[in-house]
Amino acid sequence: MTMDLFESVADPQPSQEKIAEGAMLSRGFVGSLDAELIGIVRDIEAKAPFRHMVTPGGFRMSVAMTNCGSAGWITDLAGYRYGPNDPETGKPWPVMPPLLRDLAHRAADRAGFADFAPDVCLINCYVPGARLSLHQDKDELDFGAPIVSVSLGLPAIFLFGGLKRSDRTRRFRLEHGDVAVWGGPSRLIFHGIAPLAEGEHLLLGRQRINLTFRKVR
Ligand code: MD6
Ligand code: FE
Repeated sequence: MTMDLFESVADPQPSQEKIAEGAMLSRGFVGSLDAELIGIVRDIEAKAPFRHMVTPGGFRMSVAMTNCGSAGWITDLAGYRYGPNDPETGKPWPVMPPLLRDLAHRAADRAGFADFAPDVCLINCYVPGARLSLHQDKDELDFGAPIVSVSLGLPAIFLFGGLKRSDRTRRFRLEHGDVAVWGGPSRLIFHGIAPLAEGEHLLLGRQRINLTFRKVR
């Protein structure tokens, strides 16, 4: 009978927190898949290295980015967009591994968005001091699909605003293994990441890696 107790300790049911209509945080949803996810990111990075892109306004982003899937998110002086090829290598972005697609699908389903079929995974790499200023994710064609966001490594403060840039923002701590899902009435909410605090993570050292899954077309 103690077996049940041990099983529930070893594999706890992740808790889900609703932060707005259509926006959920699933704490610890990644569970024991974390090391495998990190291995997948290392494989992708070997083919499509992390790079600091430039905004249309000419600023170098402090977050380093890469992508996998049938397209990737790009920014340069010409603007923000999705493209089928990595501009650094001229080759198609690495394919999205089934494990990633499946994780995103399960997380969306649990948050109430059935049949999520992402075609792009944008991968962000933060070191202490890196930040992402308040923005909306609006370069996708279909706002009917949610966005699924997986956090690994150092914790971050997620800034969660409203539908107007000037709306007040709330702060949520995103930890290793947490998954945020938002869509529906929250799909176009302004959000960002506060400057990453100094720290050392057991698996990732001085890094935070975030994977955001989108349905682009
Ligand atoms: C990040 N994420 O967590 C940046 N966007 O590093 C995002 O910008 C984001 O986490 C849309 C939905 C979820 C996200
Ligand atoms: Fe975003």
